[in-house]
Amino acid sequence: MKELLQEEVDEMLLKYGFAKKKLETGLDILIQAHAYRLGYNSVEHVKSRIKSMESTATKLKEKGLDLTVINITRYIYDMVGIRIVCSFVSDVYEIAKVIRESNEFMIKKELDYIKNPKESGYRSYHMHVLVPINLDDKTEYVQAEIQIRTVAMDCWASLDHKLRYKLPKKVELAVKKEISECASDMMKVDIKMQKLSNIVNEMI
Ligand code: 0O2
Repeated sequence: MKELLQEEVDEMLLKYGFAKKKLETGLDILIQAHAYRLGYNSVEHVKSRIKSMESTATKLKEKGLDLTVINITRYIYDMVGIRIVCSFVSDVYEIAKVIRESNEFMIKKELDYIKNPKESGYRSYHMHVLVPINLDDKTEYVQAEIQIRTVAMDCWASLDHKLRYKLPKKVELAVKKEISECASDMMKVDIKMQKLSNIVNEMI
């Protein structure tokens, strides 16, 4: 494995920091403007992070790649990640539409794990975007991932992450099926809540 040069790492992290700030601010404005138009805020909360070096190293290893700045920049598209947690499933699609139509960020790819959940049961809407950052003399585009999901999807993902992180691989397999069943239960909650939201909206 090649050694990571501290100077290169610092520059990379600085750029990710800029991109994270730009993404947070851009999305905050879009969400607030949308809430103003709608008359209600469909976003429960927003959380962002820069992926830890430990998690980055694991992800590169899984891909069979060395831990280098070039590999991180090229192959780890979610070094900068932001999660938008919405009230109802319809809000998730509405927020994705707002982001898409704003042209604020260049959208590379959209993945709908709500219509097509992962084998684990994971549901969420992912957008891979490029965030423009203005440096001294040029504009650079930094990869980032936006995850949009409901409170129920977020609750499941958070607990799933916690359970699996703690578990040794052998035990993980044993509880996999039950964790996936919990995801189905959460989906039922989402469907029911969406129906109720539609009924309430028709009443007002
Ligand atoms: P962390 O902690 O968020 O850094 P893509 O669909 O292309 O965006 P792809 O190629 O399927 O993603 O990659 P990956 O790494 O499987 O999924 C991307 C991210 O989605 C993960 O990042 C998680 O945040 C989330 N995710 C995907 N599957 C699951 C799952 O089964 N359970 C939970 N809890 N989260 C999931 P990281 O790097 O794994 O984690």
